[in-house]
Amino acid sequence: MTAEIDQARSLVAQAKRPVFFTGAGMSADSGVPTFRDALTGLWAKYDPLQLATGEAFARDPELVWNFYEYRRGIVRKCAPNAGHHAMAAFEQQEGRLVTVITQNVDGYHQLAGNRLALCLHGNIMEDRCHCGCPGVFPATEPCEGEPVPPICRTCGYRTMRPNVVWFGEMLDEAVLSKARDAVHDCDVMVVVGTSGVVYPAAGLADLALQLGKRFIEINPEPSPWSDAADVYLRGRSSEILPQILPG
Ligand code: BV8
Ligand code: ZN
Repeated sequence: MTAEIDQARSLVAQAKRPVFFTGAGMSADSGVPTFRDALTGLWAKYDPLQLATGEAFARDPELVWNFYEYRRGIVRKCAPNAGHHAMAAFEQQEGRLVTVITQNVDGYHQLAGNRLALCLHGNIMEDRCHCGCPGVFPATEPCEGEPVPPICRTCGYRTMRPNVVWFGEMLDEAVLSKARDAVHDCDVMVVVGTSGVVYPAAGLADLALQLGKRFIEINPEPSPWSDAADVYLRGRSSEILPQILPG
């Protein structure tokens, strides 16, 4: 794969306005399971696609809250990996405008130091009220014996939920519009660790190809974009990103 690494390095080095579009595979090497990974332990019998919905929360708020507490525990225990740090270091170099668009809700790009990460699907380490009461708050620390979900201090109902976009919910139009503008403006798109299943997020990579942008993909498994990519690097993002981003 040396030739592909060299080709990707050269494309990235010349880029003035690169966009990175990342998915759950970006954090796989941190120990955070991807959506495609089967859930383990007591959650093994659940499908995240069924739990990450407003309907599931309405039907069983305690179950859905505990599902996110389980995932928050993993996010707290794990940390950004070499791929996140390589991207943050790359952004801090002079002479280019780097935009990170992520589908991930773990906040690892920000933790690693990326100043502007467009988080299409929100942040699992924040809470908000499901009724739409104003305010986003740091995730409530679990208290033994406290009933869940926690009470919203504005409306008084037990309607606090993670500040993420569930299936069937609209994305924040301002964030999505900024992401689309960044794709229109970019010269290279680097797609990292996403199966390309979830829309409208995946439409951003489709848009980059439609616009004829130079296109690099990093994924151990092929995705719907791999054949069309200028460079498809078949491997793990924590190993490949440090090789293609100038340190
Ligand atoms: C919307 C936050 C408009 C929550 C997420 C019916 C009704 C309504 C909408 C729909 C519908 N049918 C379809 C839709 C659209 C739906 C959708 O796309 N569904 C899919 C499943 C078909 N989208 C929506 O609902 C969106 N909203 O459309 O609103 C609307 C509204 C009402 C009515 C109609 C329309 C909202 C989507 C946002 C959902 N929320 N996250 C939470 O996290 O709990 S999405 C969630 O799943 C993740 O955030 C992520 O985005 C996605 C998983 O995708 P990936 O990131 O790609 O991860 P995945 O596990 O799939 O793949 C991992 C990849 O990594 C693999 O390729 C693997 O090979 C690779 N990998 C593994 N290891 C590594 C690696 N790569 C590199 N290195 C490694 N080491
Ligand atoms: Zn409320």
